[in-house]
Amino acid sequence: MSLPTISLESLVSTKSFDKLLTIAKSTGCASSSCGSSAKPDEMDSAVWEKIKDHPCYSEEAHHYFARLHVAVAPACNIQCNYCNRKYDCANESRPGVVSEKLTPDQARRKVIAVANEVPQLSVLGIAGPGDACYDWKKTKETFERVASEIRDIKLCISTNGLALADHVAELADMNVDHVTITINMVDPEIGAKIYPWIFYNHRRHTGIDAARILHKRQMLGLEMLTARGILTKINSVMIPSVNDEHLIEVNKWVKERGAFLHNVMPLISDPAHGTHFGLTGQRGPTALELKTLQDRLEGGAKLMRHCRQCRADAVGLLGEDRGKEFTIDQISDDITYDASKREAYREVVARERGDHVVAKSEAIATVKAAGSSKSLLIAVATKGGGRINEHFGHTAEFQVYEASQRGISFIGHRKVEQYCLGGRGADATLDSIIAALKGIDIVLCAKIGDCPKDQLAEAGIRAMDVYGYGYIETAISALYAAEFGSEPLAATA
Ligand code: CLF
Ligand code: SF4
Repeated sequence: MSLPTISLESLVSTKSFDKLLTIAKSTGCASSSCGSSAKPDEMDSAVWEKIKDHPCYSEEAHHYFARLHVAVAPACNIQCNYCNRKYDCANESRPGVVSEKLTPDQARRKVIAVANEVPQLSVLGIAGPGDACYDWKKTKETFERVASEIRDIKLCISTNGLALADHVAELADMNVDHVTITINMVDPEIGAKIYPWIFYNHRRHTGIDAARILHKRQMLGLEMLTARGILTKINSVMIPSVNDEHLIEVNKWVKERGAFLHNVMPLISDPAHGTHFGLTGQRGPTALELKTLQDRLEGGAKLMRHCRQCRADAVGLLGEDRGKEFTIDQISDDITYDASKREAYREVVARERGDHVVAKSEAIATVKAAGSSKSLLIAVATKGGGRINEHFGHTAEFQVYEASQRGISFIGHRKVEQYCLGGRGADATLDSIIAALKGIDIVLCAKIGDCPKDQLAEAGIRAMDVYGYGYIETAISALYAAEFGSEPLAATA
């Protein structure tokens, strides 16, 4: 008997959750069993439990789960040359940028409002807009208020590390399993080029003295977290000619001290942002420079490559920002939590993920079996769920995969202007999309018209929609096998 079909898309948009939940449960696929089938063989079960629903700590989970940042921590105890928190633009996506700062109670209401409407929500993060550990009282109060009402939400925090060691015991008491520390250097001479000052022990420190203190405190915080079994992710901002080569050393240091992930992010630098680096013309790395460094770091601390450099008030799947739907003026004072959407979604996702993992491992085996030394770069239009399910013209971000003898890997994303607005495509926009897709061999999407398809072909990029709505890796393996000699797989998931 075939199982009832429920798409993740219908679940996310539908109102009839009770019905969907009943159908999902009738498939006999409990989340505990299917969720565990997605666990990588080499991973410890306790670690998998912590990361399996976290969109940043698991690349696989980011296709299904969403985070919400609440901007409750505006104060900061250091100055980074790439930061200016006074600059605010609702369309800007980068760390430190927010449209609305919240009190802990406003944050509690916002989390409930999002949890009631965004079924993918699994993580509450505090990532500023200042430093969550320095502005500790508000961070702690927010976590406590939310955790008392939404018991299964994961708590996540991002910090520069200077005040971290003072709060590790409290983080452990609150069951915070995920802590990000931004570590851009382990050599204070390089640190002095990134941090003009820090505020520590009631006074301001500058230059190498400041960088030395920050470095020691970051290492201490990391070691304390590792000792308590709290998973740490290290964010490093790649700044060409300042710390790019040095990040290889950073990767070694954090690996030795137990970091779970290392996330190397490109410097975002623009004079309009008013940052020191922006105003002095310090450039960020190109996509190729970033990838080259990430490739050199393979084999060290495990890399995160799917970061979207979120705003401090981001809402939704990574790469998506639904913040405008949940401004505090739209949320009632006496809102109460309704778990039904999140529960229904999790039931369906558990089954879908099990299927996806099987399809993915078959696809990777096919690519490896081709035995070719060639590689393909593929840009995918997706709305989530691990499927090719977005139209070319509606895509604001392509996910990029590499197929090679090592298998199929997610290697990053390319942001683009949306081609199709108001039902029409714009030629100038298409030119910028083609520029953003430089180096890509193939574009996979759910639908594409002849005009953009032909212009992409002229630029040497093949675009196709024949694999629409199938699993991403299945389509890639079919293309790779067809291209490099083995038998192609069927084009369906
Ligand atoms: Fe937020 Fe950061 Fe937690 Fe994720 S973001 S506090 S770990 S829930 Fe994620 Fe955004 Fe990258 Fe951060 S994609 S910027 S890594
Ligand atoms: Fe800005 Fe964060 Fe640096 Fe503070 S630690 S200056 S908030 S980037």
